[in-house]
Amino acid sequence: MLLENNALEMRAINAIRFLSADAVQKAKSGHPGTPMGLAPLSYLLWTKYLRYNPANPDWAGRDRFILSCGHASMLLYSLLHLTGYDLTLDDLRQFRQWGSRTPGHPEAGHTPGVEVTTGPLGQGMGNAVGMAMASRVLAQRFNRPGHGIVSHRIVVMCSDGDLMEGVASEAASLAGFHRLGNLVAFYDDNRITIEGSTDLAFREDVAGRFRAYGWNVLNVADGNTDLAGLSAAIEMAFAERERPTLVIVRTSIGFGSPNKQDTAEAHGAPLGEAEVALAKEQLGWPKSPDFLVPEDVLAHFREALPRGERVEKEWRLNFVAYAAAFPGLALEWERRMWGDLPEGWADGIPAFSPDAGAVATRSASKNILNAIATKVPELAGGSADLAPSTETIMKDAGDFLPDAAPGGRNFHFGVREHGMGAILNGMARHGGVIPYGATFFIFTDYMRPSIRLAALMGCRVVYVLTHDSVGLGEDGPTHQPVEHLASLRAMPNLHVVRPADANETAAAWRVALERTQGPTAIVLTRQKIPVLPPESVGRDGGVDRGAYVLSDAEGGRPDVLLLASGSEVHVALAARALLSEEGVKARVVSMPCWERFEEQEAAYRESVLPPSVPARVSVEAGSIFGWERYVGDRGASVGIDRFGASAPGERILRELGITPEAVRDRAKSVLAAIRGGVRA
Ligand SMILES: Cc1ncc(C[n+]2csc(CCOP(=O)(O)OP(=O)(O)O)c2C)c(N)n1
Ligand SMILES: [Mg+2]
Repeated sequence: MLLENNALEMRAINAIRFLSADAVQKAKSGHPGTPMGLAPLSYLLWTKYLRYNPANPDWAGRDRFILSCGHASMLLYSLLHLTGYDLTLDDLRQFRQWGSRTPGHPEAGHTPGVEVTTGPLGQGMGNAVGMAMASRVLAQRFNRPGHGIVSHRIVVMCSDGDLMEGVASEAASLAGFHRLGNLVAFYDDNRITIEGSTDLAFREDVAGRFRAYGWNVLNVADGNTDLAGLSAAIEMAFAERERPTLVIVRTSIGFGSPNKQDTAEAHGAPLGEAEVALAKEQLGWPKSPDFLVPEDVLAHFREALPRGERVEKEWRLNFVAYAAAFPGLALEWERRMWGDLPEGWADGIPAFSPDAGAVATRSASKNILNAIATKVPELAGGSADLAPSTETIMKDAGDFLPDAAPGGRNFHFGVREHGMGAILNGMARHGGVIPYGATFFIFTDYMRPSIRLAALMGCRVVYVLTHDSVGLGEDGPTHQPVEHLASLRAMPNLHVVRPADANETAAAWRVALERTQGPTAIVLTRQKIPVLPPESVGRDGGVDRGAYVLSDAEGGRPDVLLLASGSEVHVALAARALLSEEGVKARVVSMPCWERFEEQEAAYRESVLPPSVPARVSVEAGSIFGWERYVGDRGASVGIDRFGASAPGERILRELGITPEAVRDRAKSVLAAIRGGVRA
């Protein structure tokens, strides 16, 4: 199967293959085979079809390219280097090394030109669907006849593993439903995964499945050598605007490697120096030097630079004409693309009066969301079929549906939490929209992998998570979160905000939207809880700072600190009153967001939790795991370290000991122990 090595195209393709194989070899780690199989398709896409500007990776009109099979990262790094992004050959030589710009899997925000962080299979497919949805929302808002400023495509490459994962199926199903014609997926049908042939576990009719989802499906029988066939398929896929397209490309993993091609051995380990040499020989590539990029090949790839400059300039000229015709929209576009919120965006957020009676924080959230939605047109989101319960409909914002009037911003994700999570990340990384997604707190279990990637990528995503404790009541332990607060608090760069009332909920939304560098989970009650006076939930030193003194000890230094979040802040307040009857002075600290509190300077933290007061009791209707950080060695935690039960919420809370009396008693025993010199 010796290929003509004098054809520039074949040599360019081989340059991708061997840059990738050499980098993996040098790192003694990585995945050489997939880049070798995907090199021809990638070459065509990146030299002839994709619209991008290597000199300006952030140009808003670019096509988005996602490598969902992120293990093949060297493919992307090779392409970025070859086409002229700010990624040098030395960067490629540092593949997978400490501090390098070419880590093991593509990381957004770390390497120029990488759109999303991929690696957990299936997520990239979901991200691509999210980007295609964001792009459509923007097209509906901004495009005007003769001014198609939003016309880019979302192109994703995926592997067998991507298509085995449920998250990709969820997202693909929704993409088909929405007829996302701006989305093209290339499936690397190499029939190899880590354990061997896909015959071990995956024999389904992928084409039939995607057709059933409503996709346009194309096939390329020989993705290794048939450049004409690949080009024809790409052109057909790009011509389709009514449906998403899946192009199934039959390739050989490790193409060119005489002993490892079409085997799992080419997947996740260096080929070995001898085998790399044999592959080079087979494909007519010089054995040395390694990392070879012949000048004419580089020049050929680098045509991407003037081409990119040209397409971006064309787009900018269009945009100038657009701005002249629609100045207001043009300003909004620029603002949204920068990620700035509109002037006065938070002005309409209501303050809640204690006199109006108890309010579930999920219901307060509905009013707050609706106030924000009228001022923040980039807010777009919805629920995984729980909008009536999570109270997350934006009343006047319309539905995002294939047959509805354009411009709708309420999404209906269907019962697809994981797909929703991945889609939200794609929307956030696309830019121009601020996405939110809602479900019951318990079902974060179904979307945690995507939440983690949102945190890792620093995505501005808001999660609205209701039914936050056993207090939800009769649905029972399958629906009652216990360990979820602890578990999400353990995740770096995720802000978990559990407001204590309607006014803290307003502040929670405010800080969530203002946060540009990562996701925020707003954790809300199903049950009604009292409203705190707005002035005691002040913005400065309030939710913004993560924790604050809500109700201080009367007359001087507190004997004991009562720490709580969410609905249990009211339990702590009641316990404070009980303690006061017995002459014990208690301070109640509301702690809606540990992460924000940890970001405060020591002086503030110590003013809230004075080191001189070791008597501390936390109360939260969830696992006590983690509270020892704040209650210390001599304090105690009132919480729930078992699964819940089915009964009215108040009864469960009482049965499980989340009561003012229990907190009072723990506080007294903590104090007694400290005074007596023993542990509580
Ligand atoms: C969610 C998830 N599970 C497991 C893995 C580990 N893993 C990496 S690649 C891979 C499968 C490789 O097969 P395929 O997706 O067909 O990729 P190819 O080897 O063909 O490039 C697995 C299981 C992963 N990256 N993500
Ligand atoms: Mg495979």
